[in-house]
Amino acid sequence: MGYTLGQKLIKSHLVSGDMTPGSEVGIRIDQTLTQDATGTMAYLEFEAMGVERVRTELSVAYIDHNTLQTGFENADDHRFIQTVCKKHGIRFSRPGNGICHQVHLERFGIPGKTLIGSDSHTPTGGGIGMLAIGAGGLDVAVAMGGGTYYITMPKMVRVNLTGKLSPWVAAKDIILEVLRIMSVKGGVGKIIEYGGEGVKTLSVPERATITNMGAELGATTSVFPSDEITRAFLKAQGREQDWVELLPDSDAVYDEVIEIDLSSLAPMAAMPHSPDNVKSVTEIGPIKVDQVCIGSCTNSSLLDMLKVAAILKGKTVHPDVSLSIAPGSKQVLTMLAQDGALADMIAAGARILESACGPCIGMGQSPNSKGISLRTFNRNFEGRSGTADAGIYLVSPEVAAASALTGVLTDPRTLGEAPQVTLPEAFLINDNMVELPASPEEAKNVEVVRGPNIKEFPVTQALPESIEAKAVLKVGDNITTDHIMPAGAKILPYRSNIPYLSKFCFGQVDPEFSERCKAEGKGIIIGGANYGQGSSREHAALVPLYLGVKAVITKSFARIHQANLINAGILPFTFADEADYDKISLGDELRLPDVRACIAQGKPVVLENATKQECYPLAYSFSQRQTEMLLAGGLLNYTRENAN
Ligand code: MIC
Ligand code: SF4
Repeated sequence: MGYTLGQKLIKSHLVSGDMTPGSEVGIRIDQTLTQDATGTMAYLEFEAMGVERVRTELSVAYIDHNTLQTGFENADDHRFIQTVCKKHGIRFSRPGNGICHQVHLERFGIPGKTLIGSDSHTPTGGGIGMLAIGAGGLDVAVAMGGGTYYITMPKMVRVNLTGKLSPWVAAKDIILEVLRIMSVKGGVGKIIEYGGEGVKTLSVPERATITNMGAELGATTSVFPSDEITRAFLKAQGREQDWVELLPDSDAVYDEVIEIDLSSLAPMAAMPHSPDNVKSVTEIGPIKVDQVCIGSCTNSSLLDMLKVAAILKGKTVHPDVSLSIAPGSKQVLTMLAQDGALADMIAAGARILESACGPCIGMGQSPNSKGISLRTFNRNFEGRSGTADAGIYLVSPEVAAASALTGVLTDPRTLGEAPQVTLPEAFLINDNMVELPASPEEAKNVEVVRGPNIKEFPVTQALPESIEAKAVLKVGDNITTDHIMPAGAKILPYRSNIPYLSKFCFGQVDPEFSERCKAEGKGIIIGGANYGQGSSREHAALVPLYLGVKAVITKSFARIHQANLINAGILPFTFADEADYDKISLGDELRLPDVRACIAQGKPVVLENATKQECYPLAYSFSQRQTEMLLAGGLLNYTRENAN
């Protein structure tokens, strides 16, 4: 029996475990990336490990999230990351150089290599045949130190693409269709592999849009084969030597196959407030639009930008619409400028933003009250834009640009002939904004600069024999990390200050949670299905840890968040019988008797509800390594114990 592409990539990097779906495998990591919002914490953790030089083939730190600089905090954190990079052998992509995933695809990604990044959209690299996975900062720190990265061996899903996209229909519509079919939890524990004749019709930036937004499926990662199209892209980036061909075996067996005929797709949109709430643009109808934002790691490539410029050329943005555009990288922005396309955007009235995440993470451009905003981004969770009652629709650059002109949600097929845009044979290459680290000799004299915003991270304790704590919070299905630990312009600058961040934990869901939990000193969170979907931010585990949360008991978890909870030493259990979820009320006195002995010996764990006089069996499947981590009180303690 042959291997799928995902299995081949895992097999070639396998360090431990067997490749049976559901069991834990350890893989060797070739490359890492961090961004600044998760990077400060990741580098503090790296420093705590005491490793002098990174042991990966390549590690890059990007500054792209916290670029608003409304106070000293961001700039201080940038300095911290810059000096850590210099000292420890990491390349530093300076602010202005672009969004991590876009730049990494252009300049550093290599087919067949493994990449983990402290950002959930790291699977963008799957667009050129990398095994690229989003992870918590601590996991990335460990990988930088040469440590193995562990995942649950995923099941393999093949998305078979046939036919060819019609004019005005985009790669974004393909991934929106996959989201419509699979839902935001449909990809958990799976690798989504794209194949079929239709693949040959998609360029690398289009493939990267699709693998990027595979994060919204909850998938471990998504991957495209590396073929002649990949080769042409790398050649145009001056990196043909990095190309290798990578295809699945013809007799590979998949756990699930999804068929999509590209020619049957129409322009689509994900409606508020979930990326899987997908309908076609015509079905939704011409709703009035207040704002349009084009950019983000999903849709900010040169290809996307040239299409947008062509649509806007010679026209004016509708008077009721604010249009902002953030090209994904310095390469994209420079080429747009040289081509004259940037002038077309500016002339039409677009507000040009720097090459960074910007509005995607609520760093500016929050819509008006009850505003309708069309965005080419990947997430439309409630409140993420910075305006609590705004309605965000996720659309392709074509739909975004067309609607910016008309002022209503518009099917671009009504605009006549689609612009013909092709990728250049050679991109403009200038890596002058990527700073190289100091030599090991010079590194000894490099001093790491720490601003006052950088605080210690919370200390974890070994798991006690038993836990007794109240249900301090009860939430429903699909809770996102944006609910747990919101981002946005007011909070994001404090990512290296857990005590300050803790004031905002679950603020949108239950404004009293933080105070209540802190006053209790300890607590247990009760959650629904797909708890912790969305970002990789380990702050969504570290902040609850700081507030005293001992266990999170849910119907099911999202992958990265569950790993972050274990890394932080917080117990993640699921209900053996989901119906028990309904029996627990906020404030109930809960007990996990002998929980330490039970998980150490792999015995069943029972949750006692002293208030209701009931017992609920819980489920868990921790690997040996995870068990030891939980017993030690998290990954840092575990690593320290093992080092001793
Ligand atoms: C996001 O899109 O939510 C982020 C901001 O990029 C996060 C990382 C973070 O919270 O810093 C992600 O996707 O992992
Ligand atoms: Fe940045 Fe948005 Fe991409 Fe996250 S999803 S990395 S915030 S552009």
